[in-house]
Amino acid sequence: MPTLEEQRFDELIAADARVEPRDWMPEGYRKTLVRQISQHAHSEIIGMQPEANWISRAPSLKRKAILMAKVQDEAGHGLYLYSAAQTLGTPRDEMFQALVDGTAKYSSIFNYPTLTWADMGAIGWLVDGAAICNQVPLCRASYGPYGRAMVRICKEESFHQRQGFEILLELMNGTDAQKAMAQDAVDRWYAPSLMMFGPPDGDSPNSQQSMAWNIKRFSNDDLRQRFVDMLVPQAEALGVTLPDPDLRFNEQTGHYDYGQLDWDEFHEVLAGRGPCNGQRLAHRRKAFEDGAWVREAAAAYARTQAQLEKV
Ligand code: FAQ
Repeated sequence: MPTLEEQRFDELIAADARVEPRDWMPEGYRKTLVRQISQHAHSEIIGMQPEANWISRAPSLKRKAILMAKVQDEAGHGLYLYSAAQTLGTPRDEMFQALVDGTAKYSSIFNYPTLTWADMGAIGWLVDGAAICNQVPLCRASYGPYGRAMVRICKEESFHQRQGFEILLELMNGTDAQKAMAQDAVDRWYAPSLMMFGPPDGDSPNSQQSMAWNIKRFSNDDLRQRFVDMLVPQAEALGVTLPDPDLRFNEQTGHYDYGQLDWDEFHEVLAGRGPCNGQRLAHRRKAFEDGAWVREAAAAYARTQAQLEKV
C-alpha cells in the first residue's frame, strides 16, 4: 500500500506536473536527478576548456569577443545547473570532489582536442546542435528547478549553434585550405557528437526509469535520429560532407539511416582513456587550487561584514 506521500508524487507525475524541492520524492528520483544534473553541470564547466584553447588565437577581434561570450555562457550554465542540483540537498563541494576524483561523469565530447580554428565552428554547429536536440525536451523535465534552468540554457545554446554554423559557412566560402580545414573539423567531431546522446537504447540502463519519471522525454536513439535528420540538410547548405558512407534517406521510415558508431571508443572515453581526459581534469583541479585565494578573501570579507553588522 503506497503512503500518502508516494501517492501524491505518483499523481504529480501522472498529471505531468512539476515536482518542487520541498515536495516528497523517492530516493531513486532524487539520486537520478543529482546524477544527471551534476553531470550536465560538470560538462558545461569542463566544456569551457576546448574552446578557451582558441580565445587567444581567434582570427579577429569580433570572433574573439563572440567566443569569449560563448565560453562565459557555458560557465553560467554550469552555475545554474549546480544550483538546481543543490536544491536536491547535495552540497556543491561534494559534486566538485566527485568530478575531480573521476567518480562523476561529464560529457564524452569534451575529451577531444581542438586542433584548428574550424573546430570552433564544428563545436558550435555539431556539439551545441546535439546539446539543443537533447536539452529542449529537458525544459519539460518533471523537476521544476531543472526544467526552468533548461529554458534559458537552450536559448543561449541556440545562439551558440548559429555562431558555429556561421564560422563553418565563412570557411566554406573561403580558400581551398579553409574549406579543407572546415571539412577536417567536421570529420573529427561528427561521430563523437552523435555519441553525446548516450549508448544505444538497449544498453542504456537509466532511460526507462528516467522516462517513466518524466525526466527524459525521448530515448537516446530517438534523439540521435532527430539530430541526424536535422544535420543532413544543414550539411548540404554548408557544402560539407558528413563522414558516414552508410548515411542515406530511408523512404520507408522517412528518416536518414546512419552507420554504426564506435561504441568501444565511447566506453574508452568514459573510462577516462580518451585523448584529453587527464588534461581536462588536471586543468580543472589547477583552476580550483589557483582560485583558493578568492574563496579565502570572500570568506574573510563575509566574516568582517557579519561582525560589522553586530556592532
Ligand atoms: N558522455 O543510461 P544512460 C553541453 C553515461 S551538452 C559521458 O543512457 P542517461 C553544452 C550516463 O551518464 C553535454 N557519459 O544514461 C555545451 C550513464 O552513466 P552513470 C551535456 C555518458 O543519464 C556545448 C551511462 O553512460 N549534456 O554541455 C554519455 O539516462 C558546447 C549509461 O547511459 C547533458 O548532460 C556521454 N555522452 O542518459 C557546453 C544533458 N552518455 O551516470 C560546452 C543531460 C551516457 O549511470 C560547449 N543529460 N553517459 O554512471 C542527459 O540527457 C542524459 O544524462 C544522457 C545520458 C542522455 C547524456
